Amino acid sequence: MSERMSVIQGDITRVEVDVIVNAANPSLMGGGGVDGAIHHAAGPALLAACEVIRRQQGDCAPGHAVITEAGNIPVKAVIHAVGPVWHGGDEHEAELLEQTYRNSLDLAAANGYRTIAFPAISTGAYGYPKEQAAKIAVDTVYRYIGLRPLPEQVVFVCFDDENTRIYQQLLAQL
Ligand code: AR6
Repeated sequence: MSERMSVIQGDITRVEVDVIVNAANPSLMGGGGVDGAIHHAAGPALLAACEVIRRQQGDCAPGHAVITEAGNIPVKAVIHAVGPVWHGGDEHEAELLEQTYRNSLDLAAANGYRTIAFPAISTGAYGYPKEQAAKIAVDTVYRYIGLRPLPEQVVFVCFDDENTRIYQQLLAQL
């Protein structure tokens, strides 16, 4: 068990960290699931910030991430990360999901943030099998923080019982 990684079950908009990660879509214009919850809690300032980025950069491709202010959510920033849609596993989904986590960690570290919370990216509307997605999330974060001082703490925020159980087991095996 790495002391720098933990799992909790709950709503990511209520976690006390420096930065939370959103499971966004390429438009960055909001959606359902965790994206809907984050935009609802943050208020219109978050959508306005995403619109500015969208005007500058267009779509955010799967595997990539951008950072904005957090509106009314009491964290310092939101990282909008676009995970891959699951197409059966032969369309570079694993590579893209790993890249999604790495790019999010890079953004947090580059901004000097010490604590970050991730949802289980791609495991809802995007259909990624939960076990496989959790293994990639945990392995990627473990390797990343093993080489770097930031972020100091990574919290996996699970919404459903199944993801919570999977993440707890994976973290216990580290
Ligand atoms: N806090 C933490 N986790 C949550 C919350 C919450 N408040 N709400 C849901 N989850 P999803 P995706 C979990 O569908 O699969 C959106 O419409 C949920 O149980 O939010 O990456 C976007 O706009 C699941 O385990 O994201 C995209 O179009 C996990 O978050 C698309 O969905 C991810 O589920 C992205 O799909």
